Amino acid sequence: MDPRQLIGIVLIALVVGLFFLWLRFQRRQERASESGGIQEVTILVKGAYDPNVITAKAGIPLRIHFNRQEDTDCSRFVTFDTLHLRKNLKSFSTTEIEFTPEKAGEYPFACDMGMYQGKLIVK
Ligand SMILES: [Cu+2]
Repeated sequence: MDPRQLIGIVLIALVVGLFFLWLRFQRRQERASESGGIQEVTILVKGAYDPNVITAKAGIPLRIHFNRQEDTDCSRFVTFDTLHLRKNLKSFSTTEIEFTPEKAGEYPFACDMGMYQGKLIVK
């Protein structure tokens, strides 16, 4: 094979690989939808939190549905450190966390090892 051809193939593979890596770590933001005095949002837990940035309003109850579609040790627990909230997420099912964010601010959440990271932004 022509070495230039090989270099071309390697470069294309590298670009495609980097693109998927970039997709994987993209921050995806979603606003909790409000209806009947409650805000709700669903987060898919599979390799990461998706979306990993959620926004909600202060003073209105917020229900986060964690839809965990995997069985790795990593994502078994989700912890909102600054809110003193910690919850066991069952595999292949949805676990709800409900609380009322009282103050505007940013509240990070993560798995036990910190590999999965997300952020709740309260406005
Ligand atoms: Cu983890």
